[in-house]
Amino acid sequence: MLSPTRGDPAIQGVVDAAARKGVTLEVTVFDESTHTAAEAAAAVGAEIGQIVKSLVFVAPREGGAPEPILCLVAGSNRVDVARLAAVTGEREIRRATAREAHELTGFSIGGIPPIGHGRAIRAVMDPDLGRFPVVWAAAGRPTAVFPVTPASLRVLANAVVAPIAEERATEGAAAERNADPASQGAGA
Ligand code: 5CA
Repeated sequence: MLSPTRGDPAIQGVVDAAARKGVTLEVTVFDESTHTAAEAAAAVGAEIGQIVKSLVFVAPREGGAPEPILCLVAGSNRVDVARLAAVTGEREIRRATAREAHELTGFSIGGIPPIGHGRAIRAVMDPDLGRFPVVWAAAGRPTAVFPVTPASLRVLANAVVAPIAEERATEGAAAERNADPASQGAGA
């Protein structure tokens, strides 16, 4: 399960960024993939809600490159773009492409960490992450994660905590939708 992290510059960059803020990260590198939140949850033996998705969104900037906005989201949640726009005061905001996410953070999707991007990136954190004493975030590679308290994560990422997740349907509402053939296949 464990492999040495030393010598991997992507992981080391994340560890160094935390160290500069006085936090020592304990990175675990798995043989199996932690590319998705579900895979990461299985690897560390945590609930999916305890996995931090680091999702890159972009807001256009006139005459220049779009500004990245990093959403730190509980693995069980999805970002509501309208809410994210309201929270950030951006009118147009969209998901970064995989290529943009790499260009803007220096990391590939599946390994994008919440910190250590080589430039300051505005970050917004899902309050649901605060329901757990410890959460797990990607450490620069799609096989590497580290545990962190939500409070420490917020400080490390200099994140604003704000509601950016889609409302989850209650079980009753889900049952009603399922009973309505017209709504079958509607995205959950
Ligand atoms: N290592 C895990 C858990 S920490 C991780 O990084 N999860 S993640 O959610 O932050 O990153 C994977 C997510 O990237 C996927 O859930 C998916 O929403 C997103 N993604 C995958 N492919 C693309 C793509 N082509 N463009 C934009 N986003 C993508």
